[in-house]
Amino acid sequence: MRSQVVIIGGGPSGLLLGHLLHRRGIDTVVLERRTRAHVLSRIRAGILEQGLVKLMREAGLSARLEREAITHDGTCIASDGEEFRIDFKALTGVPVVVYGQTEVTRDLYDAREAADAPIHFEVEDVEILDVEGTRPHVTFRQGETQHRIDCDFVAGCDGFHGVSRQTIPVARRREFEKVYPFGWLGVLSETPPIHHELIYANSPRGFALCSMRNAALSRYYIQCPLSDTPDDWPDQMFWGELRRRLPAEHAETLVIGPSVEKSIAPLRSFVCEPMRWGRLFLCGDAAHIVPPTGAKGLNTAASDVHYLYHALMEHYEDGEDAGLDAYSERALARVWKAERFSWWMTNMLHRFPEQTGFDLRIQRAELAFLRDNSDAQAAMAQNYVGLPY
Ligand code: RFL
Ligand code: PHB
Repeated sequence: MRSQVVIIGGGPSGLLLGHLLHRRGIDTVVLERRTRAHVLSRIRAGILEQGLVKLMREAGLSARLEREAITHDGTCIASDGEEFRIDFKALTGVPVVVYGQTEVTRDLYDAREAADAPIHFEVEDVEILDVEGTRPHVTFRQGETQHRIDCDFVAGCDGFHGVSRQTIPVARRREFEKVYPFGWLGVLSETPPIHHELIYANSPRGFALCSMRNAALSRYYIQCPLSDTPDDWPDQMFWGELRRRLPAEHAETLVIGPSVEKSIAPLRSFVCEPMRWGRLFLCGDAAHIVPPTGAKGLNTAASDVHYLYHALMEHYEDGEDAGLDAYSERALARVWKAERFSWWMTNMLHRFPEQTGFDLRIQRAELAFLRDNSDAQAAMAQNYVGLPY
């Protein structure tokens, strides 16, 4: 087999890159370790920046998104029983939209299928070979059969646990990591959202987030110990704890119902440098992870896709490699800003096990400054709606 670009990973990064390239006549093969149903069962991001909306439009895939996405002009921040609002629209002129990662991924799978573009599910033992040499290729196994695909480039879009990053020799990559001492317990429930905008809450009992997917589907999160499992949190206990972390006027209006999904995610900040090794280019979670507090993971994956898509297009259409050469530096410059913002949001809103009285007063001052200072609000809003690319 031969393909111009082999894409490892059929998550949102891999599928979006694949579809954008397909539309420019650049052929791709996508290799995915799991089944389509499994990928679509993972409940992840909910907030899209305009940059990702624009990319979906560029890919010709924004019709359902434009019909179903909910526009959010601001968000609420609650602390110590009080709350204030950050008005994205007034501060930046730009809103964010609520449209689940599951829906983005479904639109991308449907498009790939309609285009009849190759995608192999349940692949195993993927190896990326000779990306530094003259005959880059990828080998993998599907069932009993061993395959080889020769290619020009490999896009490593296989998430944090993938093989792509590991292909870069240890001596040639630097990894920067911060692991937070708590996780997020997430619950999806077929109930109307508590509020028309998101509520991020810092409470003495820990962080809570009220989000949504649509008018009849809510997504809630609470900070929990890393040692907890979803079985430790029967629905009634979850709703009780969520209520206790929200300002009273919201807690009273919370509509509860059975959870349709419940999972715990650890929180981590992580960056791998560089994001390029020879003809291998890393994209999305394969190269970097943010704690979900700033809603930046999927959106940062999208900016990587944008840079790599344009660089590959310039290579194939203009014979120009400046974009490929600048890819890692360009992508990392934006990634680090998203890392900083997510780290800042996480620190401001969570309770840490070792937090001293001093730390708590600093956190309270940070929140009060944000509540009272329009420049601080503008900086927060610019980061939340997404820095330009
Ligand atoms: P993914 O989605 O992990 O996809 C990688 C794919 O690669 C496959 N794979 C392999 N395939 C072949 N061979 C191998 N060896 C392979 N190893 C792995 C995997 O099966 C998978 O299908 O990475 P991608 O495409 O880079 O997308 C990144 C996003 O998924 C991620 O950043 C976001 O979900 C993060 N995130 C959020 N991001 C936002 O922008 N806004 C949000 O509101 C937001 N909320 C969240 C989040 C992530 C969360 N969790 C669970 C970590 C909320 C949560 C709770
Ligand atoms: C979500 O809806 O899943 C969501 C929203 C905002 C975040 C994280 C997750 O910061």
